[in-house]
Amino acid sequence: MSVVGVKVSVCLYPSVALSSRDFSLPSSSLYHDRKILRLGSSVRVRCKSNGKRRTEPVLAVIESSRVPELDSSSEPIQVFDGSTRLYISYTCPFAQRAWITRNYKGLQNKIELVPIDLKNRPAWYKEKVYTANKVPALEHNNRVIGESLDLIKYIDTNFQGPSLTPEGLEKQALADELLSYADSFSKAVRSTLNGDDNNSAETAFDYIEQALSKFNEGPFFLSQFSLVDVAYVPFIERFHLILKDVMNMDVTSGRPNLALWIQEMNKIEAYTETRQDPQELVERYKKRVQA
Ligand SMILES: N[C@@H](CCC(=O)N[C@@H](CS)C(=O)NCC(=O)O)C(=O)O
Repeated sequence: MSVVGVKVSVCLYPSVALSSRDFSLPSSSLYHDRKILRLGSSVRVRCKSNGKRRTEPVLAVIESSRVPELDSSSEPIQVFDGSTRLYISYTCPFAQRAWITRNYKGLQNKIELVPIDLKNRPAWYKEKVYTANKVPALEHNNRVIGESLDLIKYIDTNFQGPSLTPEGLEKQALADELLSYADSFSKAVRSTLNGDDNNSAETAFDYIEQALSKFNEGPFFLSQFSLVDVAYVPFIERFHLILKDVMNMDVTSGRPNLALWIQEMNKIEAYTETRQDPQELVERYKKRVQA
């Protein structure tokens, strides 16, 4: 569990919990180097009611496993100040790919996670960070890189940590094939969920089952854990839960390779840290469909 908040005495309130949602507090100062997260240290805050900046002592440390999201009321981040930041949303499967990659490579102290509230996005995100106004985006070396599949390759190639790129031509060829199928896979499953094609989800999962049987030395697509597993897991996680709940379709039934893959994926902390609560995930999907 990481520490992500502090209590200070601010403005008119005797003691309040600080989070970037409630306060004009740049997330980078909240979390950077974990410097201000000790009792007795101080933090610079801007009072929303009068806009004045003050230095306040930290009165308590609040524990939570996740950094709060930034929203339209959050102070702009000092972009291109030399920091490396990964902008994500906790609910976005594309962003989850980049988040898992960062975790697996042990880059938690090198790449700061900046979660954005997509429903109430800060205007400065589009203006100053990423004109596409989407997540994920990585700020690194004075530029911003988007598109999750490009991004996971970029992180794997440009940062230290265990490699997620397979060795050997055969594995590389399968990796390329599977990475380029990832969007079609999602479209096929969505087509069943939308009621357009009853069989396309089954066919798409059969393709996955087949692919998982190609290398037998390990449970993952290319036997060892790789970018291909990272690319698929956020989507398989969602579809597995949603198809079961909404259509009573168990995608692991008759697919032992997939069942084992899911089981093994759930032992990888870099991924489990990024998982959403399953019930919330399904409820969010249902709400979106009904809207
Ligand atoms: N092709 C992009 C898709 C990214 C994407 O669509 N992200 C969604 C959240 S899951 C987003 O930022 N949506 C905001 C918007 O479209 O305005 C990728 O692979 O990174």
